[in-house]
Amino acid sequence: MIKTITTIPYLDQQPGTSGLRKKTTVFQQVHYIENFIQSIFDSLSGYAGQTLVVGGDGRFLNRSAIQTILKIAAANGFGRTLVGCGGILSTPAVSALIRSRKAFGGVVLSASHNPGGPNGDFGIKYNIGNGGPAPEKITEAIFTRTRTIDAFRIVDDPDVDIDRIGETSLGDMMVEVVDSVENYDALMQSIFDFDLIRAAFHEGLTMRFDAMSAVTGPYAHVILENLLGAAKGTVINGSPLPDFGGHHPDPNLLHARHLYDLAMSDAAPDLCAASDGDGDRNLVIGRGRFVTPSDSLAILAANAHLAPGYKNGLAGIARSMPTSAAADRVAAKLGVPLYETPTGWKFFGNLLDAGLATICGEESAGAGSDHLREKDGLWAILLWLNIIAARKESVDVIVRRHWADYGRNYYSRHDYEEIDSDGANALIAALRESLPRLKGKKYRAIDVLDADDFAYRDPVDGSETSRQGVRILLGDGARLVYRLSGTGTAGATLRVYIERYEPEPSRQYMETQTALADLVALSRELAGIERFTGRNAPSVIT
Ligand code: VG1
Ligand code: CO
Repeated sequence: MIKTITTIPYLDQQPGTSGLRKKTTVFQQVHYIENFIQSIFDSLSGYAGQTLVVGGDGRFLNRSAIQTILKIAAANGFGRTLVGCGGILSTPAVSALIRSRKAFGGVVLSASHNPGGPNGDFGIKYNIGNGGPAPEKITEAIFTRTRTIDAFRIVDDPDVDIDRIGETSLGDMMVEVVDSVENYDALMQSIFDFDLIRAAFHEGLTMRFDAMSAVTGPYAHVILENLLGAAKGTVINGSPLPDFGGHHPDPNLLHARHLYDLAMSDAAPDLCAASDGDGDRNLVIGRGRFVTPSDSLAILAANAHLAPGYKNGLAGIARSMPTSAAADRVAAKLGVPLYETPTGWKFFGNLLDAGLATICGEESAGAGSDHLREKDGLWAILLWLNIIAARKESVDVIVRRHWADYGRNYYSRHDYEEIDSDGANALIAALRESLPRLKGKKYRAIDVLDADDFAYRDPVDGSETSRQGVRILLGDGARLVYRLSGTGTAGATLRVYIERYEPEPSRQYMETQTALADLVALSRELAGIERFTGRNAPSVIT
């Protein structure tokens, strides 16, 4: 039986964000999830009888939210839902399933790299039929709907068993519980040379993969240990836990410090890697060599042809604006276009759909390709493995040769987290206001060549997106970028991206913060960071 429950709207999704990401306790309010899911469905049309994919990263609320979504989907006329067994699907696996099963769309339950559990964060994101995050016109429609929704429809049926693979009917809809990994691992096998990687492991290649008690554990066990023959124990923290074991599932140098320390120790394996809560980010550290995500994107693009899936080369490379220009040099050498997009994977979708770009990436540890419409943590790690196996060289040698060939982009991101929102907005406003005066000035012997607030015109559909971050272009390929995070759940986070180009091999081996020290000082001075935020140092440096 379908019930219609009248309700009052109280959602406050930020316009412009691709989903809803908030404290778990906010989602626990009565009918909060119901309101948002119904708002999503109310903003879509043409899904009657169609398929919806539903899954999440296993964090607290994942299982109960799935039951709610299934019942609302059934009441709204979907024909079928595909659910990962136990409710588990990584973000890339949802994207893969939507595509391979030609689903109408999908709902991803995750707050990505934010902590989970009753005191952590939860999130809901809608993906469209190409497998990627909903574009702005849909997220805006959902946002508008959340302001006026006054009822949701739900079937009044018992919960579905989501721990058993197979089909169950729910109202007029079929629920199909699928293996969480099966479809995804087949896709990976179609892209990479599994025989070559298996042989490398057989010949002694060693690896440590930290799933951070989040969603990638089951995927990594199957792919790395079972299919590729990496030694048992390669995958650590391999079971998804509702609170990620109390850890912060962000594979950065703060939260995955133990991996960095291992990679720098005498006991280092050839490759240390990790992924985040929902499996779309990647961390790659070779023995004695950390790879910045910006360098990783450039190196993956330069060597992608070594994997069967990219043997015909790349159509183009796309990177988010704050990502370093290392990939630009690779694109120039390959003679393919380089697209610079605003932050967030949704901007890559049109480029990938139109066949303009093959590989995309962001400085925040996300990389992916036209195989999906999300960034993909294990994909990036498998491409690294394929390249290591094909070149028979260490990560360190591959990175150093890359710098020798292309030059090195010293790069770092300084995050000022949980600062006062008013101060953060005032800082950005003051920076914007100062832009016309900056051009042509000289600070500490550094020339300001240009300064603007990044605006993007989508080359496929012509849509415009403005105010995407303040860019200050300096002499000798140096650059400062400032933007406010759109994914935090407490206060504001100011991100400052600092970059400098070094073509001379003998000067490519400085410690990153030392190499960037002048620019870091300039980044604080130019924006008056201490004056506006009260902070004289960032909370996280990556
Ligand atoms: C951050 C990253 C951005 C990434 C986004 C989602 O956004 O900087 O590059 O696309 O997270 O990543 P922000 O607005 O906080 O800077 V995830 O792993 O949530 O899907
Ligand atoms: Co993520």
